[in-house]
Amino acid sequence: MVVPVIDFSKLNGEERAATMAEIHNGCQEWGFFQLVNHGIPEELLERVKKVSSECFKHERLDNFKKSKPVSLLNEHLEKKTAEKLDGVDWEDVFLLTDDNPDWPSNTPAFKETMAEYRAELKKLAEKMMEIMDENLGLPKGYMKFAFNNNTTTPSSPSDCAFFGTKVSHYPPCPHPDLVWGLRAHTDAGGVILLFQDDQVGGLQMLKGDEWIDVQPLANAIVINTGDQIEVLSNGRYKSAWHRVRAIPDKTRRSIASFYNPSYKATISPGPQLMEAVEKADVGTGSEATDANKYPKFVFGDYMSVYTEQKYLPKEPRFEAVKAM
Ligand SMILES: O=C(O)CCC(=O)C(=O)O
Ligand SMILES: [Fe+2]
Repeated sequence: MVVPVIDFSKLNGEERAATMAEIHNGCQEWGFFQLVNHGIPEELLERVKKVSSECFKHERLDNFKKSKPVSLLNEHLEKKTAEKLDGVDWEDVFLLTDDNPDWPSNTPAFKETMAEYRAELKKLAEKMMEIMDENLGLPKGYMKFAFNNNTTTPSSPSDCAFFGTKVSHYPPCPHPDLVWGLRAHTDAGGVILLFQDDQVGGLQMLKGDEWIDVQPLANAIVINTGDQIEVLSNGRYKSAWHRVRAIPDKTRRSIASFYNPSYKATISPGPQLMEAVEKADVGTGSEATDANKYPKFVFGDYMSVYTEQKYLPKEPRFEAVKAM
């Protein structure tokens, strides 16, 4: 089994319907798929790879060698146990957002390149959400509207959907059997667009009860959906579990951009989708309460729960936020 690879350029031609169906299938059956011919210039992607790697080498690596994962793994080794280290990931991470001025500044062209990249990826995220609206039978712009606190013209920054870019490097690990690069989780937010290393693998997703490699593919953008899309879609598009293996001899780079709701946004299943479930229930004898599979909540509250429970099953998170 391989994660679906979808030619995004076909969305504009005769094969539009088939491509929409492939994306629907990717969302519904996988929660992960890869886009090729997505329209982000390859030349820009090459620059992104270059500045990220340089930044890691010159501005991050020395600190990683003195970081918590390294000291915790050393302590763990003294216990001479074969058990995996809990509570830490073998990664170096920093976050780029529009309102955080604290971007790495000593790598030539880093800021300009990443700002350009983020602008492109944000457009792609919004396009992907429109495709999901259409595939789910929601009004055009529904998800974006919900993520922007139910407005098309956010007047305050706190109403705006949040677009972040997490730049991760997974340095060579002397004991990859004892620690994860990144422990298994589902993503909290909306749409995630991942530009992963095309040489070094390690990302795996859970399909049914099988962990499957998300195969490195040059200049592809991996799309996956987070918990908020699961709620908005009333469970049609489930967020998929994924994890990253630690690697003994290479550094893996991955750049994950995510389009999330504003912390103030109220999230609940799209009403059109609840109706569809209700109709489907007629005559089957199932309870009408089935229609509403997910609670209505404020995204900031969800994040408070998620921060504490990221690596745990997601269902209790929905339960916890229901009670808030
Ligand atoms: O590094 C990767 O490929 C995945 C990163 C990820 O899952 C995350 O940042 O949530
Ligand atoms: Fe993730």
